[in-house]
Amino acid sequence: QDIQVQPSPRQVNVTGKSMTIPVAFRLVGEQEANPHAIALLKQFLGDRLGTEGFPLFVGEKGDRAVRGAKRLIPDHPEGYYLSITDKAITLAGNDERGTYYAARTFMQLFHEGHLPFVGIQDYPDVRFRGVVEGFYGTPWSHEARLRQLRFYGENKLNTYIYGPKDDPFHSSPNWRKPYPAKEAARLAELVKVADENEVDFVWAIHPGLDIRWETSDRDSLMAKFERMYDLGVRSFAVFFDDISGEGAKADRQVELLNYIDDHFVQVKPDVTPLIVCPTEYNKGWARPESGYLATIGEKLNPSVEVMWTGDRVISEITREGVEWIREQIKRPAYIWWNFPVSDYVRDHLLLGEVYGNGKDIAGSISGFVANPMEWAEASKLAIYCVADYTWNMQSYDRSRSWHRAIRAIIPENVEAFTVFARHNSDLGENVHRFRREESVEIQPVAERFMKRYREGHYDERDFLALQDEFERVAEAADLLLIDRENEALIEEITPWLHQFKILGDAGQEALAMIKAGERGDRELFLRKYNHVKALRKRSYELERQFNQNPYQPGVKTGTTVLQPLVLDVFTEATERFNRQNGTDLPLLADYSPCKLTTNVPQLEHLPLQVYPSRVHLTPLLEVVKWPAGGYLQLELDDAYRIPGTRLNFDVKGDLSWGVMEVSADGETWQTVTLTRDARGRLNGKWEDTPVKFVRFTNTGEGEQQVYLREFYVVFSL
Ligand code: LOG
Repeated sequence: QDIQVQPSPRQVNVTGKSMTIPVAFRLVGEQEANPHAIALLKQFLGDRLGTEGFPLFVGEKGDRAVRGAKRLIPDHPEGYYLSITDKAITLAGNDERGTYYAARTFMQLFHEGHLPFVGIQDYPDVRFRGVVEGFYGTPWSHEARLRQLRFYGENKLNTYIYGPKDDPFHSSPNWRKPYPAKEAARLAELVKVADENEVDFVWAIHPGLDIRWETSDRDSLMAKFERMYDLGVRSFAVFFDDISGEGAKADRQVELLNYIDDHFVQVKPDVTPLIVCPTEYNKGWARPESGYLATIGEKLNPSVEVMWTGDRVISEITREGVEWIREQIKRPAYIWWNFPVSDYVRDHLLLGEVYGNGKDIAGSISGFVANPMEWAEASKLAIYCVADYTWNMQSYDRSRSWHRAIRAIIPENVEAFTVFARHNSDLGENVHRFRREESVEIQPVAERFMKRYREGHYDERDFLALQDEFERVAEAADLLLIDRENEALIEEITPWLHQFKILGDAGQEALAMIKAGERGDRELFLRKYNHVKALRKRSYELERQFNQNPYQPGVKTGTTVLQPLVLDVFTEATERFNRQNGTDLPLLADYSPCKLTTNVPQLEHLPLQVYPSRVHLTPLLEVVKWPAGGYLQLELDDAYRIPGTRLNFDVKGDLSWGVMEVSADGETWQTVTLTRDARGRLNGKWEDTPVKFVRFTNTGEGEQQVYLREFYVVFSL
């Protein structure tokens, strides 16, 4: 008999036998056992619980009720032993949380009226497992957070780190101030629900943007932590990511952190070890010559946990990588995994499988938390898989876990959601160059089909497979749009569902163009041709209507395989038609009138946002290290009269180290005068001559550290 327990338990002994679920249970050990485990069992068993009935022994190692099981309990934090026999059920934790997890596993074993006879010995691979709400963008809602905490309890995740970049009371400007009453009450409720679900609620502060290394700011921080303690918070973190200048100094940071540790964390007996996110938080940014990580390693109190995102901001975590950082910081790293966070590709959904992390890193890390999307429900897919992975790495199976995750999140619409998710997983070109597989099964079919179609003879089976997939796409969109089972999820993804529907329709109609062309049915061909063009226009409209954030506005779906396929089929079919009929039907151009060139490493893969009246760079969230001689250049497809440019590095004072220039031919350049406006933006204007190139160069002696908030060229085509 198949035992499905999430996350996968370490050791399961099945007998193959089972019993009918007893009508009545009798709890033994209630007084001594973890009250959260007891509350959970009572709620779950409801009417079946009484003073008579099948014995259910519950407790922690040392408790009387589970004395018989003592030697069978794994000697690991959060470990438990669970047994079901024809005589009794035992749920025995190595500690309080272990008992709670035993209860969770027990609940999952109830299966269509039966309980299997089993013995399970189980414990997690990674000490701290969970989520860091650490993204830029709209923070999760209170309701979404409550749902998350329950989800973590169900999936044996024990950590939720609260650190949304856009909460002004977490970061600047208000990190020094207490929360307003209403928000404070909500946070207190989150702490309570986290507690009930055996999740550590970690409250993080992000003071580095404007911190002054004075006692007054230190006191403000301590006072804020005290206020949070009063609200019930017992776990704390300090984030120093994405800052530069004064706040980024290692010795100052360490001084503050040790002070917090000595005077707050260590003196309160119920506060868990402090967690810090350093400024050099990935290998790509680590600079031995700065001495930053060495200072952390040598001077930071050993009990403080240090976060790390891996070899890059967004990367797969490897054994080699975690061993490297362990050497530097003289302690195992606490992994901040930047997946499925999408704050740098906001027009995409990241719904793919969780893969790429080493299965051999458990012994080399102290924690592993995932940074999710601003879409809380949609993020559960990846979070479920992270729960599975961090609990038991060796038996982690990416595909099995992903399929189970879908079943857990939307059980009545598994088929449709699977189709949607498999075509919404890649990120497209992005600054971090992090990519994910997408449309894996259909990709080789699409490639083979296009190749043969261009050669003039495709396989009918491939055609049908593609047609079938596009049908499924359209069907899935409709089924999910009317789903009422997980409304919060559907609400988040609705813009993408509309786009997905259009994609499915466009794919089917583009394929229909091929058949109409082959039959020589000009009228039908033109109808399908016009329909695909209309759908394309609808898709553009959606892009302008939904998800209008200033970073990557719009709604993209199926970008890696399906969208290009529709375009290829449309183009090839139209070109053929034009050749055969002597017509001149235009193609769908996927052409950009603007190109970016740069020698600033961090900007090399920055996508451009091109609109009819302006071109701008995708703003960057982190600090840009701009070397001397570093330039950034936009090249238009022709010379245009351009009303102006705008640049915003978020720096105070004059920009003496750089120069903005324009040119019509790329040879003679004209310097642009930049004037600061009230918001610190630099606006450039020049003589009313047409230009084709706009560039900005660091003409100074040294590297500059800036935020790239805006780089605009406004023009009319
Ligand atoms: C930020 C984080 C953001 C993520 C992805 C860390 C430690 N900090 O580049 O807030 O969500 O990358 O964009 C980060 O990852 N900065």
